[in-house]
Amino acid sequence: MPHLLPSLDYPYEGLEPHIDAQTMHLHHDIHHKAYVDGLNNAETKLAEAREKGDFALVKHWSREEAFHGSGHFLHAIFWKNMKPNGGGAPTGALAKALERDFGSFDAFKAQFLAAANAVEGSGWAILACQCDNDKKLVILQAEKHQNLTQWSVIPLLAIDVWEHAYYLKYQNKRAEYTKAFMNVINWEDVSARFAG
Ligand code: MN3
Repeated sequence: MPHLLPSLDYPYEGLEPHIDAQTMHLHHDIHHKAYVDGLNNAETKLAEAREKGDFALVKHWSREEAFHGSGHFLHAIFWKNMKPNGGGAPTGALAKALERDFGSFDAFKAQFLAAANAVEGSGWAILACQCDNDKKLVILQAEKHQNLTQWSVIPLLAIDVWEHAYYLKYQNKRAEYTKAFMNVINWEDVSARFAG
């Protein structure tokens, strides 16, 4: 199933005068569309690789999948994060969580803007919930937008391939370690995380 470019919930000129209609047209119709197309292409190439059992280009297509996937998913969030006549401050549970984790709404705002302004090169500033552990809110910077991950994913199965995870036993033979890892996976845990 191919990914689709989501349409905006408001007209292109709806965010004027803060964000102009021409920027919205270019940003949504051209840039976001390119991420959607790129993600679909990467997924197709990876499906072909699985069919052929030929992973010679897995590094390239994994990078493409991460780059375009993060681009697509972050833009889908970004459009919905805005609305005509928006702004102000949140209320309710989010307001309380921001106060708890940043001290005050103003302190959150100061850090969020500072983080956004300080992103090296192209990227994003993102308010995120570390939902897997203590539900703490954090502000992160994303350079470009992927660093080989796809934003908005929740990890299900993770293998540590830092050398400290295998060097004593396997030295430089990472492929032997990753093969051995398949014999110790707790699929009940992975399934439970998926269900969650
Ligand atoms: Mn963009």
